[in-house]
Amino acid sequence: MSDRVTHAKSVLTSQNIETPSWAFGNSGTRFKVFSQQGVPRDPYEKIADAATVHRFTGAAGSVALHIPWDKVEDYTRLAAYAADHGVRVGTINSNTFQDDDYMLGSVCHPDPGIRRKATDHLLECIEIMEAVGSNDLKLWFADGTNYPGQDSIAARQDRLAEVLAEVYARLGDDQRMLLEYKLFEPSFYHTDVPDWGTSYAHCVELGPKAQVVIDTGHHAPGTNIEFIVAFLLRQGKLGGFDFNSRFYADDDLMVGAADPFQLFRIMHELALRGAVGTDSGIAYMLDQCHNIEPKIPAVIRSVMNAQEATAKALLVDHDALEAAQAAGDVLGANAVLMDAYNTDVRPLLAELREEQGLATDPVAAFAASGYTAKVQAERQGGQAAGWGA
Ligand code: PSV
Ligand code: MN
Repeated sequence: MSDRVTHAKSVLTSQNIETPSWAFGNSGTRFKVFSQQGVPRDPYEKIADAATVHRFTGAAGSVALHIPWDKVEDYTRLAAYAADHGVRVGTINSNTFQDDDYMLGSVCHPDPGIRRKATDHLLECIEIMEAVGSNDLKLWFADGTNYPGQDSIAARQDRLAEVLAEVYARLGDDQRMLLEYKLFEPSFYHTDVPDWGTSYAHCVELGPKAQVVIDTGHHAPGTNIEFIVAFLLRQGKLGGFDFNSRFYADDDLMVGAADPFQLFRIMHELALRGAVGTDSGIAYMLDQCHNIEPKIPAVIRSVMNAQEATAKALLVDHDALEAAQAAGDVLGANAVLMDAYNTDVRPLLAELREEQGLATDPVAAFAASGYTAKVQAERQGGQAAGWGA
């Protein structure tokens, strides 16, 4: 076995792809939510589904929660339940976008009372992090305006900076704040954190515990996301990813489905800097919704897509690439990259799974497990969890 393959296998063994609790609930577009049978009815059942993904992939050992969608009475109990099921609670995602009070924004709202309410929610998320043993607070703000002149763009930046500073001051030594950005939606004229530059500038102002999170669906078409990755990595400001794929805007489809080559290019920048395994300090998360496909196999497939892109990136011959680049060999350098991308890594991953005591085909193994029929029978009555429930 070549050194590169051995290295790839060892890095892949330590790779963790965090699954989002909300991927297991019902979701849809603003036109229709199609309900599925056996969908979790509470955060415990969502964690059970996330643990099932981990059981079949061995690569999804943490689950992200979204507050208040995953609000429970006793967070210590929830964390213990996760541990009993072989997973841990990962990122805590805040939600300052689903309350009537937030119509004109949350942390950037012109009314200090609404800003206080949003800030208190973020502080509550830090308390939850403490209770579940999570290190990462993920912030995404739906704030922005719909019409020119609606509010002062500059004043909103001041309000944002002020709230972020208060929340930052409350972070523990091992805790981080991951600031997401999004070009547009739900605001259509301007967004208060529209791009990585804005997120980066706020994170620099805040300090080392603030880092940028890249949601792969949050850019203008054609944006070179791997450039953003390379830049932020170099600055020590890349905190994590919300992986998903998009054809048009924020489609939240399975990562690697729309553009596996882009996912490979992103993973290549990370592999170049040895930033793939769990010790990289980068949170690799999925942020997806499975509206028309069965949810658990879709999440399993997404984890496998991420593993495939990672394996290909780890197979890039860095020495040959550097030599070609230094020699100004444009086609040679490109060929080194394409050779890795065009490698069928499925046998390598099947072998790795076998070595880990897993089934070589996680999707087939899940289908044969009877889990779907079991939860469909068990999860009768109650209210199926949904985006926003
Ligand atoms: C916003 O579009 C976003 O990407 C944020 O991460 C939210 O928390 C998440 O989607 C909700 O699905
Ligand atoms: Mn996201």
